[in-house]
Amino acid sequence: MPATTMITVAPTGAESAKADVPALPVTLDELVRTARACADIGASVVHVHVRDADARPTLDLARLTDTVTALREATDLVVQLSTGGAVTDPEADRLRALEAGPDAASCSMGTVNFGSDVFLNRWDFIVELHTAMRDREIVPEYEIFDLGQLTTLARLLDKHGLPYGGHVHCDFVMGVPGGMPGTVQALAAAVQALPPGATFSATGVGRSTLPVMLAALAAGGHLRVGLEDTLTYGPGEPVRDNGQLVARAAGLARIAQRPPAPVEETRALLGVRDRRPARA
Ligand code: KMH
Ligand code: ZN
Repeated sequence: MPATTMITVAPTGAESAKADVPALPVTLDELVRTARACADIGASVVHVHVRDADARPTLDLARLTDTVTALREATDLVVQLSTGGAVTDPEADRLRALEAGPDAASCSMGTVNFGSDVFLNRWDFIVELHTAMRDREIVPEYEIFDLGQLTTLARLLDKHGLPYGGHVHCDFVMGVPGGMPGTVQALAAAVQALPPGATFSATGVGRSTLPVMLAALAAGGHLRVGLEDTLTYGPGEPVRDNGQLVARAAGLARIAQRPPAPVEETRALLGVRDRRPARA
């Protein structure tokens, strides 16, 4: 059982509209302020999707690069870019996101129904992402939406070797309509199917947020929280801001006697290369 809990904040995502969720950070300034606040409360990783001037999801490389730079200047958080983007994003744009030079990036392990959409992740594209991340010394977080995707991960590591840094870390994204349910049983099955030595975080979308968080803590896992996955704090109560979700995760982690991992510990665990600018 790890002594601490790595908390990732996923503050924005690509699915919700600012008009529907006013608390969503969509400008660079909002994102940096959110990241700072969440770092103070206990987050050590930020999973980043950016929005354009009209608050629509984008993988524009200049925006991604500016965002990585700004987050790195303002915080010590591990900056993890999404290569999943939105379900409509082409593979070339998703791959190009790595050129923004993040510390880490998501690498989804298979195709999954995503509500009435399809989140497409072909085997050849998975291999391309995994290999490009290693070439660029970017640490992948393998996103697992369904149990069979852990079989894909085993095949990937067997045929194409370990990621940059040598450590395998997965994130179970549970409760997506079309993926594995956010239940204790599904989480236990996923934990059993992890590659030897791998660590995991988990996040439960919507109503599965709390059951997944509690199950992950009990199973020795780490946590991902944020408005990307969770819009209501309780029945009929909209989330006030991302900090509220990080505070709840940090509180439960302390109750589980696995307090939030300091950022330097998270950097060492994931094996990220230190790209932070020298500060005065
Ligand atoms: N927005 C989803 C289609 C990731 O960031 O890599 C994909 C997603 C996963 O959020
Ligand atoms: Zn994401």
